[in-house]
Amino acid sequence: MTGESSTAESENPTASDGERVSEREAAADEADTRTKTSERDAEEGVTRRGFVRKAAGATAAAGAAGVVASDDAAAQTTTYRFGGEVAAWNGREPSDIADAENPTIELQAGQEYEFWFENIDGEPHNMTIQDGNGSAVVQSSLINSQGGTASVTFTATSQMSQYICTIHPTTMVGDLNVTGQVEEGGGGPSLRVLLLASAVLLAFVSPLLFALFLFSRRQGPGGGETTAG
Ligand SMILES: [Cu+2]
Repeated sequence: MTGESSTAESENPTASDGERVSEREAAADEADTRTKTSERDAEEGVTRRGFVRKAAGATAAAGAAGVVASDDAAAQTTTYRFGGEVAAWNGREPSDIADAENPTIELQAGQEYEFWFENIDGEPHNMTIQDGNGSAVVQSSLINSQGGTASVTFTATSQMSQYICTIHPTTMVGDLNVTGQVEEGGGGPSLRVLLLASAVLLAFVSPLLFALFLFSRRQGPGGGETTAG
């Protein structure tokens, strides 16, 4: 019964859980797809929403900068570690969550995170990232044995709202507070970013244009046609 490795790594969960491994892989694949999709959506958002034609070049540049920034952020993975027991998720690392029960975790959208846990009490637990509707976005394998570990790795999006053990959803649940650049398709927030970028750009460009206009008027006769006379 207890035969199998209790200290299995995330890659190698307890052997009894063949199904769950494939479940987990499916979840991982899904998460992967989701990530790629949202990246693509973000790019499409940038190219499609060049609604301010005058500032098209500028908005494109601003959008590109945003994408680059999020790529940078995704390059490093931040790991959170928990002890899992029926009573709660016990924070371990980093130090600011040490010994906290179901601590609220601050995440940056677009950044990659790993949520790792060790089974403390031998009851079955999993680590699930769920959205505001209670749907799983990413889910680890189920760890049944004390000392067993598993983790999920994901790129944070604003849709993520909680980390939870779906076996003990009333006690093992903590909030995710996702801030920063939003990557999920939609376009609502990215539209806001583009608007802001356009406004800033126009603020810079319009005085210049005005100055040019004044300047060309002053030069008058040499330059353009004379309108009056
Ligand atoms: Cu649990």
